[in-house]
Amino acid sequence: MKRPAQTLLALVAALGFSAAQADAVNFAAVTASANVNTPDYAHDGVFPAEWTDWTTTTAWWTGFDESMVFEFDQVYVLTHYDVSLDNNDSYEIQFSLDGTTWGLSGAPVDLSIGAGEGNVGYGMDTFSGDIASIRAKYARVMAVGGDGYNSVGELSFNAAPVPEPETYALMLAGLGLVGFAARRRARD
Ligand SMILES: [Ca+2]
Ligand SMILES: [Ca+2]
Repeated sequence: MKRPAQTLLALVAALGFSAAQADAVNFAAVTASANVNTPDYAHDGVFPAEWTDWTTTTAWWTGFDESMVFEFDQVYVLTHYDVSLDNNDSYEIQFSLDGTTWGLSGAPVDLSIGAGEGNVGYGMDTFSGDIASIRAKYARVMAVGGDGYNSVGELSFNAAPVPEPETYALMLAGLGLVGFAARRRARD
């Protein structure tokens, strides 16, 4: 009994691993405050080339009263971000589970991306970084400093793999069979 049970467990583990590979965060809805121009460019799947003009294929606005909210299709454990921003401003990305309470890492601000951090002298720049496993269903982007001419060219996240429910069922079934085999061996 030993060998077939181990083989089955290995198979179940392999299935679980393959089912857990999808780690891109999907957006269910993206909303922008009233004075954000062409907000769809912030989630069309295209990162503008670096040095692209700040109003070309971007969501853009002036001043510091606007925000964009990205709602995910489920709760994710976020591990990485990529964002295209106008190079000479400072932005914050905050996270929420309910779309009401913002700032999930213990501070009001979850990510700060500062003007001049990148290597671009004009226009759009892409910033990337790891996130310390924040569970969230919403992300909010705001400009908090700079020249008041702000833009988001794209925002995307990666998340820790989450096994599908069917994978849990398969794993439990596999463990049950292994346990059954162990009991059979103990009886023999
Ligand atoms: Ca885009
Ligand atoms: Ca600017």
